[in-house]
Amino acid sequence: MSEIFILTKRKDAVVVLTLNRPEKLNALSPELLEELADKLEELNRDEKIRVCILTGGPKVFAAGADIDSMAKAGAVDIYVRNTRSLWQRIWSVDKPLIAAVNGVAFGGGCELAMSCDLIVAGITARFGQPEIKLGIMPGAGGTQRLTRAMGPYKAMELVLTGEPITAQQAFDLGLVNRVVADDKVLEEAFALANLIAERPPIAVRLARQAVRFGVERTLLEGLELERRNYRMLYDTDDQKEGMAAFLEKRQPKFKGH
Ligand code: CO8
Repeated sequence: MSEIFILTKRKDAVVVLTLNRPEKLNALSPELLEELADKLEELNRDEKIRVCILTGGPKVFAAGADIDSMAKAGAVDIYVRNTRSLWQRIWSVDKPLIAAVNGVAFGGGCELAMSCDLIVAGITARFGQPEIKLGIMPGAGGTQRLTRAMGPYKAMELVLTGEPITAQQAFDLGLVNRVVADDKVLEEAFALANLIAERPPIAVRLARQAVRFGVERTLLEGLELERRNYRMLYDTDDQKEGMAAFLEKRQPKFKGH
C-alpha cells in the first residue's frame, strides 16, 4: 500500500502510524482519512499486531479537518463526500489505539485523538474544538465524546467558545491519560502499548469492547455484555495459562488463543 499521508513503523507487536501532512499541520483531508482507514483495517487483520499508536509527529497532532476542502461546500457536497463512513471505519478497529499527541489536536484532530482508547500528551499540547469559530460545529464525535469524557458543562464550554485547553487541563478533566515532556510522548505511548501488548490479546479485545460498549449503552446492557465476554474468556488457552502461571508463581506465556 502506498504511503503518502500515513507513515507506518512497526516495532514487534506495536505499530506507529504517523500522520504525514506537516505543511498543512496534518489537516485531515478526505484522502488522508481514507489512507488512515485503509491502513488501520490492514493492521486490524494482522494477528501479530496488538496495539497501534497514532501520532502526528513531534510538532502537531492534527489541526482539524481540511478547511480548504470544506470552505465552499454545501450540505449536499458534505453528504455525498461521506467522510462519516471513513470515520466509522476508524471507529470500527478492534485493536487498542493510543493517541500520542504533540502540538495541537483541534477540531477533527481532537476528535481523532478521542477516537483512540488512550491519550498521551506532551506538556505543550493543546486540545480544542474550534469549529464554532468557523460557523460550524464538531461533526466527527466531538460533542459526544467530550461530553462523555468530561461531563456536559466543560464540554459545552469547549464546544461553544471554541477555545482550547492545555494538556494539563485535559488531564485534569479526564480526557488524557498521561502528560509528559514533549520529547517523551512517543516513549510513554510505547511504554503503555508494550504493557497492553503483553496481555492476552483476546481478553484485551473483549475487555476493550465491554468498556466501549458501556459508554454507549445502559448499565444493564453493559453488564450483560461484560458477563458474556467474561464467560467467553474461560474458553481460551490464555485464561488457563494466566491462572496456572499465577498458581505456579511464574510469568505467563500468552499465545492469543
Ligand atoms: N485545514 C486546512 N489547512 C490548515 C488547517 C486546517 N484545519 N490548519 C492549518 N492549515 C494550514 C494553514 O492554512 C497553513 O497553510 P499555508 O502555509 O499554505 O498558508 C498551514 O497549515 C500552517 O498553518 P498556520 O500558518 O495557520 O499555522 P499557525 O502556527 O500560525 O497556527 C493553528 C496554527 C492555530 C492550528 C491554525 O493553523 C489554526 O487555527 N488552524 C485551524 C484550526 C481549526 O479551525 N480546526 C477545525 C477545522 S474544522 C473541523 O475539524 C471539523 C471536523 C468535522 C469532521 C466532520 C466530518 C464529517
